[in-house]
Amino acid sequence: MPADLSPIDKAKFAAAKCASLLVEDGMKVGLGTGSTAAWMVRCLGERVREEGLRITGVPTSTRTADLARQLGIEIVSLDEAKWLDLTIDGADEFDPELNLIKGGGGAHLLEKIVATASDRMVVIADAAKEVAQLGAFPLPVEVVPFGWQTTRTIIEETLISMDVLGRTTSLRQNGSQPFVTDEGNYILDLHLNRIGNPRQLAVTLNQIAGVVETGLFIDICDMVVIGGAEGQVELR
Ligand code: ABF
Repeated sequence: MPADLSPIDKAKFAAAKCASLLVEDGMKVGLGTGSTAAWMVRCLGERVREEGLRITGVPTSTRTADLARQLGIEIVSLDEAKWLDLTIDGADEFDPELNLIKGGGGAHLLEKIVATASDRMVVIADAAKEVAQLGAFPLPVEVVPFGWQTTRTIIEETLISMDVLGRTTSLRQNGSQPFVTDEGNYILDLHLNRIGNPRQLAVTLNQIAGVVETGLFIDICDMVVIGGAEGQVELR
């Protein structure tokens, strides 16, 4: 473990290191985004350099692609890889059914495409990400810039009709400008407090034309590796 890490980084590192050991020689691996996933990419880079591990990585963001390249990990597009053995990624929340909220980093569209093109998806997280019910973390929804305000109104009306607790939405900003995703879209963050039926919400939101994808990952994650500040890990 690198020296001088804060307790939270120690926990993220522990989860990332453990999950990186699931990667075997010759595997095609989806590389997630975020600070925990960045630790995992560094651990894989070390295995590539020190053990001669041969892997092909498919990054879920330009940030992750840049990091992987710097570390000497071979990068290909998803279309070149076609199908992946394993994806390892972070999350913003996970519940007892291993349903997730992702997208706090603004990359959930590519993360979902990559995760669902994988035999297995493993989430790496610290214990603070574990919740009884999803929704305290604002739910990111990627929307097409064209007519985004109308899409926002439709989303808000949909939330009212679904009797969801919180209904406030906010356009994610990057300074004074809207945050723009790698695919050129905007993100609306939905402040819901508690999501009673994540599956139904995901299906309903995805039926709105201007919605590209939500940060709800239902039945996608196979295992969560939870890291602790003492370097211990727990599996769910
Ligand atoms: C990605 O990074 C996102 O889906 C999620 O929003 C975020 C988690 O970041 P971190 O690991 O920095 O908490 O996995």
